[in-house]
Parts: sequence; structure tokens; C-alpha cells
Amino acid sequence: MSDCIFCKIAGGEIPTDFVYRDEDVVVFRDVAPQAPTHLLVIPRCHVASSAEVKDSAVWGALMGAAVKVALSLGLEKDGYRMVINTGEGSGQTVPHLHIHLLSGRNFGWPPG
Ligand code: DGP
Repeated sequence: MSDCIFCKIAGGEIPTDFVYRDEDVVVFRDVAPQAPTHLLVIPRCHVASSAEVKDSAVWGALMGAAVKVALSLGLEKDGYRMVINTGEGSGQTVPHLHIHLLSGRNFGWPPG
């Protein structure tokens, strides 16, 4: 989508240091980190939110990449959290599906 910031990042229109890239997914650091490690895992194809996924292969690619990156960084040692905000009420601000991958501090439950 031409006016989507995450499509521009995935497409290379906005210079970004990628932590991970494959043909379906890119991973990069959140601009406003909420933990010492805060990565965004996004599909290259534009999907507005988790509620809009039509092809279950998107989930395999996204979750597979998220866990691969988490393990490659050793995040499982102290634990990590994955979050998918869906819709305004959940706090979603960017309408392009993304997994927040957070680690490096203790997380409370229930989440705020
Ligand atoms: P959410 O609120 O779940 O939609 O999360 C969107 C996240 O995206 C938020 O934590 C800030 C981050 N973000 C927004 N714009 C940019 C950007 O241009 N670059 C990067 N790296 N992160 C962004």
C-alpha cells in the first residue's frame, strides 16, 4: 500500500537496519522501544491487522521468523514476550500487521 509506513520500510523506501529479512518477512527495531530489545516482525505483504489475515501461511512465516530471531539473539534465556495489537482499542497505531517481540526486562501480567 503506497501510504503505509511499514510497506515503505519493507520495500526499502525508508532506510532501515534490518535485524532479519527473508522473502516474506522483515524484522527491525521499534522506533519507540518499550524494552531493551523491542523488535517489530512484519509481513512484506500489506495486511492491516491480525483480523484481516486471509492466508494462514502468513502466520507460519511471521511466527517462524519471530522465534528464529528470538533464538538467534538468545532471548529465550531470560524470556521474551510477543504482542499483536489489533484495532484501536488494543492500542494498534500502525495499520499493517506486526508482532512486537520484547525482551530484556521483567513483564507484568495482566498487561496494561
Ligand atoms: P502498534 O501500536 O501495535 O500499532 O505498534 C506500532 C509500533 O510501531 C510502535 O511501537 C511504534 C512503531 N513505529 C511506528 N512508526 C515507526 C517507524 O517509522 N519506524 C519504526 N522502526 N517503528 C515505528
